[in-house]
Amino acid sequence: MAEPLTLALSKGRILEQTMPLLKPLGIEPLEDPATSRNLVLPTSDPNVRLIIVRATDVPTYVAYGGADLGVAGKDVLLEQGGHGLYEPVDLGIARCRLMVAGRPDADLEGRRIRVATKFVNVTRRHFAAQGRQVDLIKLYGSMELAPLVGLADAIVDLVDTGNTLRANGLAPLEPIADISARLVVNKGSMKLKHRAIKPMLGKIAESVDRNA
Ligand code: PRT
Ligand code: MG
Repeated sequence: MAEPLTLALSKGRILEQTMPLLKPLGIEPLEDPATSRNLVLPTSDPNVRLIIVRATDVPTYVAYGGADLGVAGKDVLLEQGGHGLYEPVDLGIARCRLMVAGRPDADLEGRRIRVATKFVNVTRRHFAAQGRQVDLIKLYGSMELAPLVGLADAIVDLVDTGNTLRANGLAPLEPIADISARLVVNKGSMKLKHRAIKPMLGKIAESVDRNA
């Protein structure tokens, strides 16, 4: 008998961009995840179901075995540490960059600065690697506001087109990392459900190559 697999995804760009990669494997949700209120979605493969969770919760579900597999942004994995997970495939989707940003005329040198971000761990490591200590201000959203009202000298956030920064009179100042979404796998599942997961990883990697 085939082993049942649970795949954790988040709504929005991760879900939208993962679906086309799964379609060639014969995995399509039986109801539209964008509009369904169900958090557990059966697919056209009777052995694969999707669960819909917050983007930042995907690694938690997978690490603790609430899901065998998941799709998580590298930003989330860097920030949370990626403990208890394998990260076998770069899906090349939901691409963006993690950047330091601020007012275009910001002078961040030669003094201790305040940085607002939801990525406090990544930010601390980034500046520490330059031998700089910064004061971190943890925010949960609308980071672009912080430099405008004097809450912080700079922010660390994800940047795609740069439109959000520009619309708020901010500019990218320093790149931190190129980001894309990764397939993550529970370590126990990788062993115990190897016969189901191994071929799936190969087929997903083929989808990614075709997509590239
Ligand atoms: O929205 P919610 O609070 O539920 O969770 P989330 O924001 O973590 O989820 P979601 O779906 O917005 O993001 C999921 C993943 O998509 C992130 O973890 C990233 O890996 C990836 N991703 C790719 C992005 C972007 N591009 C992106 N542009 N995530 C967020 N953004 C935001 C960014 O934070 C900023 O507000 O878009 C804005 C910048 O975009 P531009 O085009 O204006 O530069
Ligand atoms: Mg969002």
